[in-house]
This record gives sequence, C-alpha cells and structure tokens, in this order.
Amino acid sequence: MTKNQNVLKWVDECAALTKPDKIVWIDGSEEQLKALRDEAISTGEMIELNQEKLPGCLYHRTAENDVARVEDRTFICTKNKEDAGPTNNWSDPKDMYAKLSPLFDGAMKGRTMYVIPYSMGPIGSPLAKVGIELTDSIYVVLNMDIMTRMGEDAFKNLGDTSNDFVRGLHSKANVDPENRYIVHFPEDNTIWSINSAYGGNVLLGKKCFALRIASFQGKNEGWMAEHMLILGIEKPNGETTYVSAAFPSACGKTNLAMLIPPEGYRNKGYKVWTVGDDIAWLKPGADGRLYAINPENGFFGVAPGTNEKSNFNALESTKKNTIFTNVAINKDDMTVWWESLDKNPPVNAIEWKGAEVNGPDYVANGGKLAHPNSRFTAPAINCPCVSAEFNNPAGVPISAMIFGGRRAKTAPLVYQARDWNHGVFIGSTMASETTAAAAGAVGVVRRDPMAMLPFCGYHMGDYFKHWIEMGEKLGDKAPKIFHVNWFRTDDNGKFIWPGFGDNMRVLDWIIERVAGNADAVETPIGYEPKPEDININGIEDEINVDIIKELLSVDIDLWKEEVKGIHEFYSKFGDRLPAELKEQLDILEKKLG
Ligand code: GTP
Ligand code: SPV
Ligand code: MN
Repeated sequence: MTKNQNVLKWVDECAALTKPDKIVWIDGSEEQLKALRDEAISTGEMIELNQEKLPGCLYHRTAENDVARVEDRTFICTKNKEDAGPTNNWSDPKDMYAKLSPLFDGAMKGRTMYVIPYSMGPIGSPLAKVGIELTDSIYVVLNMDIMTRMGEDAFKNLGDTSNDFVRGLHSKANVDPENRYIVHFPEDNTIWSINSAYGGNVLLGKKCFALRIASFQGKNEGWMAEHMLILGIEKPNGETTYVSAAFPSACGKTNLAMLIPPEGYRNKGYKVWTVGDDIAWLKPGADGRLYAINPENGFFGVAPGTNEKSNFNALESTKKNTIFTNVAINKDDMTVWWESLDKNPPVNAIEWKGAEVNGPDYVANGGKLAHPNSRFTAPAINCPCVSAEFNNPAGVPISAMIFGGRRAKTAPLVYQARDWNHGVFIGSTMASETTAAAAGAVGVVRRDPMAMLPFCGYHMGDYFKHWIEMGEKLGDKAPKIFHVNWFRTDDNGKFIWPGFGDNMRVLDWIIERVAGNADAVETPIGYEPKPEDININGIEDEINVDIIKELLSVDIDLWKEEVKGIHEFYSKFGDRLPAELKEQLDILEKKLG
C-alpha cells in the first residue's frame, strides 16, 4: 500500500518485536471493514445490535479493570526530565523502551497485527497530520475508522519519502492492569500503549497523538493543540461566529458543541453548528486570525446523561454505524440503554459487566446499568447539526475561547478576561471536580490548566509561555477569552443554572461582547454581564434576575482562598512559569484587596 521506506522499516521492526502470526494493512475499504466486523462478531469481541433499530451498530464490553484513561500509568518520555515538567510522569526514553520491549516481545503471537494509516484532520489540509497505528485489536480498527480519516488515502498524503508521521504501537496483550502503560516519546514522534483496550488509552490518534504529541509539535511549529470543542453560532442575519471551549473530561464539551438553542432563539433564527466536540488544532491564518480544525472525524462521547432533552443531536448521531462501549443492553430487542437515557431501564437488562439483571430493580437498589464512563463512537456525518465547514481544510476563524469546569461555588456563571494574558492566567488556573473519565477518585477539585493537565506533552510552564507568545503573534486579532461555570450548586447541592440548551443564553452574551454590542461590569476577576443582560425569556419559572445575580456573584473570601491555591500551584513550575502570569496573579491579589 505504500513504498515509503520509513513506514516499511518501522512496521518490520515492530513486527519483529511483537511477532504477530499475520500482518493486515488497513485500506479503509468497506469490504475489508465488513470482514473485520464479521470476524469480531464471530469471536464475541463485538456484539451485533438490532440491525433494524440500530443499523450498523455494534456493542463492546471492556475488561472491568479497563474502563477509563489511566493517568498514573501515562508517561511523557523526553531526554531531559525537566522537559516533561512537574505535571507529567516521566522516565528516560532509553529506560522506558528497555522496560516495555519485553512486554511487547511476542505480545501478538497467535494474533494479527493491523497496520492503520490515518489522517488527523481533513486529508490534504495544511493543518492535518498523518499517523500510523499498529494494533492487535479489531475494536481499535473499527473505532479508528469512525474517529479518523483512515485508510490508503492517508498514505497518499504522506508520500513516498516523508518521515513525518506519528508511530503508534498498541497491543492489548493480556489487559494486565499491573503492566498497563500509555507512553509518549515526543522527540521520536512515537507512542507505545500496552495492556489496555479502553478508548482514550488505545485510539492513539485521539489523546495520545492529537493532544500529547501534537501539543509538543505545536509548540515547536507555532500552532496549538487544545482539548477544545469548536462550534459556530449563526445569527438570524446569517453571520456565523466560531468559538472554541476547553472543559475538562466529562464536563460538557460534547453537550455544548451540539447545543440546540432555546425556543425563543430558534424562533428568531439562531442556529448552532458543530465543528468538533473534543479537540481543536489552531493556527494563525494568512489574515492573522486564529483558525481551527477538528482533527477527528467522529465523536467518542459519554453515554450516561445523553438523552433527547439534554443532547438530541448526540443521540441522533448514535442511531447508525455507531459502536457502544460499556453501556447496558436491552436483551428483548438488542438495543442499548444507559442512566438517564429515559426513565425506563429495560426489564431484561444486561448490565455493563455482562450480568443479566432486572433493570428497574437493579437501578432502584442504586446499581448502575451502564458504566459512568461508558461511551458511544459515532461518525460526525451522523450529527444533524454538523457544520458545513467540518471538512474545510482551512478550518474556521475563532472569535472567542472559553474555559470552564465543574465548580460548586467559586466560579461565576460567566466572566471575560480583560485581555489575552489575563485570559491565559484564567485558563492556567482553571480548577474542576474530577470525573469518571479517568481512573481514580471522582468529585475532588483539582487544578486542570486549559483542561490539558492529563494531555500536555511537555513542560506545562513552557506551554503557558507558548500561549503568551501566540497572543503576541495574534495581537488585536486574538480571540477574546471567557470563563464559564454551568455547575454552581445551591445549599442542597442542586445545580442552580439549567445548563444544556440554555447555555445558549451565555453564548449569546459572549458573541455580542465579541461584536462590541454588549455591556459589561468590572469585577476583581474580570468583566461580567449586567444581570439583566442574560436573556431569561422562557425560563422565568426557574430563573429570575436575582438568581442570575447570585450566579454571577464573586465571593471575595473564597477568591482569597483561591489565590492561595494558585500560589501553591504556580510554585510547582519554578522559573519556567512566565513572568506575565506572576504579574496577573499580583493584579488579582491587589484587586481583591
Ligand atoms: P469528554 O468526552 O470526557 O472530554 O467529556 P465532555 O467534556 O465532552 O463532556 P459531555 O458533554 O459528554 O458531558 C459530561 C457530563 O456532563 C454528562 O453527564 C452531561 O449530562 C453533563 N453536562 C453537560 N453539560 C451540562 C450542563 O450544562 N449542565 C449540567 N448540569 N450538566 C451537564
Ligand atoms: C476524555 O477523557 O477527555 C475523553 C475520553 O474525551 S478519552 O478518549 O478516553 O480520553
Ligand atoms: Mn475529552
């Protein structure tokens, strides 16, 4: 399929190490994919769902100990330890290759090695990049088909001589959690992943390449790889404003990216278009503005919580050619179910671990039929609101960038940075409660700068510096920066803001600020809307202007505590923390009095 000697040599080396019985080159053809689906169904790796109700849909169950990313087993291996920085696990590349080689040695014996060429980004886009993943998992091949532009065309893009491709080697091996490693060698363009079969650990185009390796490439090449959704808001006059937003894992990116505006907005003619739901690659264009592409081709979305009301477009996207992982099955008709899909858990249910249970009883006793991090892998073209610009090789111009997270108290509903560097400060000090997207405790507040804590492939202090420098390059064409929080709670722990489609009301203020049409009031932490400028038409029974005031309130004592936390966090970065951010922290301290 390719004459590229760099590719052929590397595939030979990996085959010599892993010793597969057979090597299959994935061309992306429907015949080949069909044969792989049939094979996976016959071995039980995949389960065929109801082909009338869910055409082309398959089900997969992972090992019980393999249901999320494993941050404590994820490594960035640079020659110098300092280049990985204080937020990453590090090991010397030589030592790590030496440690993992015996694990990979013979790991594919009795199995097939699949060679998957793929493009992150539209094929031929100047922002796109090629990767090759070697894997012994059909599940990975079928997911990569949905999530990337996979097959022979990717090789055409690479050409016969280029060495500029990311080398991903994956073996599920024995799915042994004690020997599970997700390892990045940014200086070698290489990723080695072993003993997992869960999405974020094994779909190497996604977090491993498109964020960890790409963030490193972006720093060296003058662009940015960010954990951001991209959406377009079309106003009644036909003008579309593009915004990108970084929220930590399982904090609402897919939901915001596919938002359906409230009725009042729809009646006026507002529309929201999805460009991406998880990752953005951003680069200054010829006109000096920042342009973004979504390097992915599908959505690997959180299933629980997705329903007709919360995210109609995501649900629609999963109705054909979708892979479901670790949700529940309705045994009566071989359809799928997850928590809050509807109020009727199937009576004859198969819960995510594979046990047959009475769904309503199981749920009534506090059981979860679907794993909280169960996921759907759905093609982007299925999405009713996919943007006409989705495949535009040039990307879309970004007018605003939004940071946000889960904060029960401190962060207000929305505020705007005074300028770019202040915005970088806001992003760098983001904090959020942890979720089921990664193994470990859930609900603990941690700092997650730009939602990139688990995904930055180099020293986070240098990453902040890169952000500052991108702002200098973009000058007055830089996007305006905002922070949002949909997750403020009342004294009973209930979310105050309705969220989901109603987040349009906040986006509305943001795009009008960008256009210079909306007022703001200055607070110690940045600009906020006047409470009456958040449109609450249609939700007056839930929300009034006093509640908006409460949602926008800035508690000075809490923020003084926040400043202490930021000092502590920043102290990790030593002299690699940009002076501009120290200065921003001083300004915040002064403004708080
Ligand atoms: P990753 O794919 O892990 O990066 O997650 P994500 O950021 O795309 O999160 P997603 O949109 O899948 O949402 C995760 C969870 O947050 C789901 O259970 C949603 O129901 C919930 N959620 C999303 N938006 C809102 C909101 O506006 N308000 C509230 N209360 N919950 C929300
Ligand atoms: C996330 O955890 O941010 C995800 C899912 O989007 S994963 O692909 O597992 O990283
Ligand atoms: Mn994500």
